[in-house]
Amino acid sequence: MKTKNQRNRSLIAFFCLFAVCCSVQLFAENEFSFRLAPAFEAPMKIKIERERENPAGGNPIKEDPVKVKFFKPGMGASLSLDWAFWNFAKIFNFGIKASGSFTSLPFIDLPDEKGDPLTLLGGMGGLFLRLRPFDRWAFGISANAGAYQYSRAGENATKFIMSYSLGTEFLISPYISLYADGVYSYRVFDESPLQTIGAVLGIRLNLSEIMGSKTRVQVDKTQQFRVFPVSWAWYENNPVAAVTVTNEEPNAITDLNLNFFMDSYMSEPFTFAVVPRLAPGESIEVPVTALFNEAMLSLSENVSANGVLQMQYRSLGARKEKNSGIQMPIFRRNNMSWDDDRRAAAFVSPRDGAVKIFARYVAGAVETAISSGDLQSGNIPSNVLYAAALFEALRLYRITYIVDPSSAYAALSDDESEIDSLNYPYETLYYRGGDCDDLSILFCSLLEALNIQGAFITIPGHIYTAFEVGDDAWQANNSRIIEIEGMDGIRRRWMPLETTITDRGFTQGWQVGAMQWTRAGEEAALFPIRECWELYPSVTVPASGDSVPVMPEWDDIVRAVSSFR
Ligand SMILES: [Ca+2]
Repeated sequence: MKTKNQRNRSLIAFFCLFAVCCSVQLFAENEFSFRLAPAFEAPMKIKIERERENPAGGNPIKEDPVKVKFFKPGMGASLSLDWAFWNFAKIFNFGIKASGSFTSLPFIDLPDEKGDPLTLLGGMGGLFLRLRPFDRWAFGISANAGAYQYSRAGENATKFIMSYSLGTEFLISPYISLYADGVYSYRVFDESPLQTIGAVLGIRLNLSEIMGSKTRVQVDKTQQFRVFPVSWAWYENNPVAAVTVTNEEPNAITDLNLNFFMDSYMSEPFTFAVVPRLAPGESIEVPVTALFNEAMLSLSENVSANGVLQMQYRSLGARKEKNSGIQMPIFRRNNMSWDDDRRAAAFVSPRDGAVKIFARYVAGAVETAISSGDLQSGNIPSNVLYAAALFEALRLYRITYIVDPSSAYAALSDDESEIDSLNYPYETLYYRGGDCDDLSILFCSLLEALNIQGAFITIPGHIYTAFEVGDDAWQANNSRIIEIEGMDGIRRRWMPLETTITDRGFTQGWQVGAMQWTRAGEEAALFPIRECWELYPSVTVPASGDSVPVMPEWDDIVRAVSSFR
């Protein structure tokens, strides 16, 4: 059983908790402001009861009361502290205020009396309601009551005062407004009340904004797209995410600048949207683009990176800024999706360290053999000769075709949502093998390292390569040479090469490549690497030259190429 005392205590505790909860709710929209204004006050006539002597003696006779003015209009000042704690329907503010005022009303000089002015000093508490239907215009009413002290010619007294005001306000900025009020005051005075009407014209300082300017723009991530480091440059024009931006300021905001920054992978904040104007309460959805840098290529594992959304805007002309954190998953550098086959060209890198070593070594073997007379190239174009040497060198290097079931092109290339893992050229050399996409990437990299144009050929379920022959006369009517006009309008001749069968030699590679092209018909496509790079620039992974491939003998390469005629 609880004693009465305990019950009371828990009741008090409950009310305290309740009060805290209420005030949190209440204080959410807190706004304090200070008003200061010179005030003008004009007294209304004061009703005077009159009586005159009764000629017949006895009680004096009452006459009709007259209204007279004892005081002239005067000047003073008023100040107040407003606390708006309730905001409703977005445009109404309700609150309480404490105000003080001072007024001096000159006495109307009478012929026989030189009067002292009447000094009025008041303090009131009140309620106010403010309506703000426009960005810069507001209207308000208030009712106040309190006490005032009047003094005149050494005589003073404290009495009751109440007043009503009606006014308008022009917001110059979130911090300062001009306001004008019409005021009616009622003061208990001598025998009759002293009523005045007045006007104030002053400034209101929004203390809450001045002390700590609030930003009221809400940003929420609504969509997250896949971010692949290998396509880092692509995201400058293609979104990584989408956000909705909502203006929660009571007025329209302008010049909204939205920046995205991820300091690990970006050199500087990137402005992805500029919104000229957003009405109060209005929301817009904007795609987030980002200018990443090559630091992203160090990501050998998937990460969830921290970014910042920076917002800058103007509210009633004043600049405001807000930053909010944004989480973004980023895939590892080997990941890619086949929503666009051309994306794989980003992995093709003539600057890859291991590729440069491999290609230059093979080119050196060919050049030396030609100049020493060991290799007669005949009429074979040099592109073909070098491509054959690269192909044979890969065979001698014992590169093999390995299908990784988790990364099979045939299975993954059909499904745009699947994430595939591709190897950079140096990785394929290091592992001495790869599947069709890995081998195509490696071979095109080797070609481009020798400045020979490479291409991907895609047929259903498979990807392989081609290279530019570079000689219009050679094998002029050979159906195994593909002639295609590029995006630059130039017709080029391409020799297809099946890169997964290096073990069967260059001639076979060409034959199989050509046969597959013919068979696939309309379904075959050829993508010159340099055209793909326009969309998906080539990337080079740091440390790609760290492990030097063990190269086959020059003589073996030259001998293999000699057999091709
Ligand atoms: Ca693969």
